[in-house]
Amino acid sequence: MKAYTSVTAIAHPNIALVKYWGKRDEHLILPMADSLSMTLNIFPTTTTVHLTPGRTTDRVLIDGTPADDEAHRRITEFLDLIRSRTGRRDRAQVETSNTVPVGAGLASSAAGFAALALAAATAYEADLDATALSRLARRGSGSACRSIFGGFVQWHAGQPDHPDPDRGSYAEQLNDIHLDLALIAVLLATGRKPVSSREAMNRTVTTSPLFTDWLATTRDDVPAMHAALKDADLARVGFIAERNAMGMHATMESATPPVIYRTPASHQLLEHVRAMRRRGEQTWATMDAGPNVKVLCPPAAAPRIAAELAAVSGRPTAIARPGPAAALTSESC
Ligand code: 2P0
Repeated sequence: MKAYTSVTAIAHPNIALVKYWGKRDEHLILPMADSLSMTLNIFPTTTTVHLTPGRTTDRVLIDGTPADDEAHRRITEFLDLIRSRTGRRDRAQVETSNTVPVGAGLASSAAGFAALALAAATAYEADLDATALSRLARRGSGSACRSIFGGFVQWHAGQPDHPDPDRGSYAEQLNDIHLDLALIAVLLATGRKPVSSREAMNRTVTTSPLFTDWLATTRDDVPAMHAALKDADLARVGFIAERNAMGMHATMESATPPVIYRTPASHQLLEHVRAMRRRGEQTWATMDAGPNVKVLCPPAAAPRIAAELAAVSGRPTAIARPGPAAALTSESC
């Protein structure tokens, strides 16, 4: 294999149709339940890992600015994991550029750690197949394991009694789905979220009285969603996705202190999506760890629906379709 000192990779965010919300292992980032997502064809992150032998620290630039302490620590620890596996000591310069605001519930960490995992594994010659790469990306940010793959993706939680729990928890592309689906992101707010998803998830697991029910519902929703996608039954896909997302928010809102990502503008838009449905539109909402609302609908109707959502909210929208797997864009010596 050729040794490269500078490697660039691109990855896209993914939005879960059945959400990941709850870890059973904070260190290995092992979820309590499977989740199922769609990788988007918009909002990519591009990351270059440039090996810098002779330097004693890693350098991290995010959108041209040195990373804050927390982001620097997470990225250095992630590189340490790869260095410990490959026996390499070289420090690196990491340059990441995002096309959406970071930390606003637009899955920037999923795209970010997927691109970083691919670029860094290649630069350090870790020689990983896509499954192993998804396990590695998971260690950076759980949902990143799903952005290694394109289209529709399931993240297997793995069995709690697996002899090597790290090996049991990986993402896999679902190849039996031919549903034509669009997702409209309504960018209600692009500021950094008040509570990180990591902290919010932990607080929900440890304090929400609804958590056990949420977990049981999610465990049922993954196979139900897979079947609905396979049947190309958009109404069932939308129904399960919206109920699952609303259940996740209700569960975190019942934590102590409550985790509240939904704003009055989110609620207004959620109600509008329900009203559109009542008048016969095929629209279903989903939300992540932030105030932004995403709307599932048939692709042919997406431009018209996006225009209505933009008019109602007074905010920009972006239309996504199923997108590609993480990929290398350049390698140089
Ligand atoms: C998801 N989210 O399934 C869920 C739904 C947000 C809401 O995965 O702690 O950044 O790094 O594993 O992956 C966001 O959580 O959390 C997330 P960590 P991550 O997409």
